[in-house]
Amino acid sequence: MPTSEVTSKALPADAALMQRALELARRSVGLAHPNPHVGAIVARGHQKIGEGFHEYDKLDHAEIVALKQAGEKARGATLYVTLEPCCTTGRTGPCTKAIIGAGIARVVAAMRDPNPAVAGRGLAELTTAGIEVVIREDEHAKRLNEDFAKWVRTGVPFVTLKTALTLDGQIAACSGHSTAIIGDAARAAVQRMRHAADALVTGIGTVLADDPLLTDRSGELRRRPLLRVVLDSRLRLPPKSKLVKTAKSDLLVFTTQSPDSPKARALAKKGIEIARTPARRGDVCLDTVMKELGRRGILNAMLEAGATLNGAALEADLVDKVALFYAPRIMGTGGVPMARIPAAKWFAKAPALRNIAVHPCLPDFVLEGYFHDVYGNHRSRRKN
Ligand code: AOF
Ligand code: ZN
Repeated sequence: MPTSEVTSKALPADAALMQRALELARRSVGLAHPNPHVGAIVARGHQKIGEGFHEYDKLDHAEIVALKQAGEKARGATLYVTLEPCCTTGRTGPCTKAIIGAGIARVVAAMRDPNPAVAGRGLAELTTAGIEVVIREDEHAKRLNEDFAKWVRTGVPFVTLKTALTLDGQIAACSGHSTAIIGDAARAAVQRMRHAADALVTGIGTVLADDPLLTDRSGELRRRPLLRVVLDSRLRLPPKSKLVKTAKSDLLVFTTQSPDSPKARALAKKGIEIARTPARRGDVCLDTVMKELGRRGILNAMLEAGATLNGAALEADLVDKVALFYAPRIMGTGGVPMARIPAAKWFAKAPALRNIAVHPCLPDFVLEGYFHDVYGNHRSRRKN
């Protein structure tokens, strides 16, 4: 995606150095949660004199790592940072003070901080101190922190619906049986998505049909365990399922049943956490699930479910983004659709995806698109 400049004060070194800062920011995927991914560089012209990224909470922010490396040489230099510097005291002190104290002359930032506690105040503080501030809006930087933006502004996770399907939109040949649809490259891409997620959410139907593990097998380092979440209104989760057998305080089951029920107690004994939600048409309440995940600091939840839960999540307008991995094959009639929603009721008002991108994942391809703009003043279709 192209980088758009909203200022005339660009210098020749800006593009390449911001690109490098973004590469640094990406190193914290799987680590920084619940903080954003941020990279920073201190430079004079094209010459880098300090660089770094924010690893995770309580450690130095990216700007501080880069400033410490630059030392006295930071005086009069430019700071490139992928997110507006903070002006607040949270788990660490305000970066704006450190930047002003170090004598930085110019700050180039790739995006404003969506955190309402900062939201432009960091940049304003720098300008007031006489520092030249340039906003170089970068779509890649915004995408890297779209989950943080949603969570910090709303308290609920950014939800990506991921599924693998045939060209005619089917996820399995018949219900109750999983079908291998996508190839190795697409599977590896799914693992990278799992690595960037904080929770994977599935429904009991998928557990009964596929017996999935729902783990991060990217091979990359992650700081916190990936939370595995099952929506199971009647607690049908089999004790012999792979999920139950591998549970290590990382399995959370939402149900409408009482935590005192024999099934709930049997699962709890195996170290599985059971959370009750009100019943919505007999199913778990998806709004309650999302609020609870947000409360637990889940920024990024990936829905890896079947037709029923996909349909319910779309209908409830909970999906921010989709990642549809298409195999270039046609299944034919009688398969399982990606979302079970009565078309006659739904299609006329079904929202269109925006900002669509299609990438090859040979022999397959992935289509990504958004239902919500987590940075804009997008209004949900729901009235709440
Ligand atoms: C980061 N890393 O490099 C920048 C952040 O609790 P604190 O002190 O770590 O502050 C977290 C907030 O700081 C975060 O919500 C974001 O708004 C801002 N900027 N955060 O974790 C960084 N620059
Ligand atoms: Zn900071």
